[in-house]
Amino acid sequence: MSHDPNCIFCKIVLGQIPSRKLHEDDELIAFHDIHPWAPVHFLLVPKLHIPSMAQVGPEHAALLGRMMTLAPQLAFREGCRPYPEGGFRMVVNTGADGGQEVPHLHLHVFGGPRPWLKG
Ligand code: DGP
Repeated sequence: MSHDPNCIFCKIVLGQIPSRKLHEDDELIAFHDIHPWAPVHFLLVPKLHIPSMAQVGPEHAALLGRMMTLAPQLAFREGCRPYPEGGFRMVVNTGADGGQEVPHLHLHVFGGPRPWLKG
């Protein structure tokens, strides 16, 4: 598994920086965002260092599929209310124009009772 020694999320994956973890398996880790802007706000992160969605290829299809199918399970476990009156938002910021600050692919999951949702 390839890691970037200068990457903050690789350091979390390797246990070199503490995090409030809510899931871990051989490919993925999920932890609470350090600056939450919703009642539920966690990040689902591949352990493999992929800088962003701009670098994904067909070889990552299964990994991305796992992220997309695990996220709803974790969202409901973390307290997101049931669909359709509840639900959640999933966001992947990509590059500077996409508002990405940490260059290690991650899926934001936001939820909880509104009015946290602005846009
Ligand atoms: P983005 O803009 O999509 O790259 O979002 C990066 C998010 O990562 C941002 O919401 C704050 C969060 N974050 C940055 N550093 C840390 C950290 O050391 N620990 C945790 N738990 N979250 C972090």
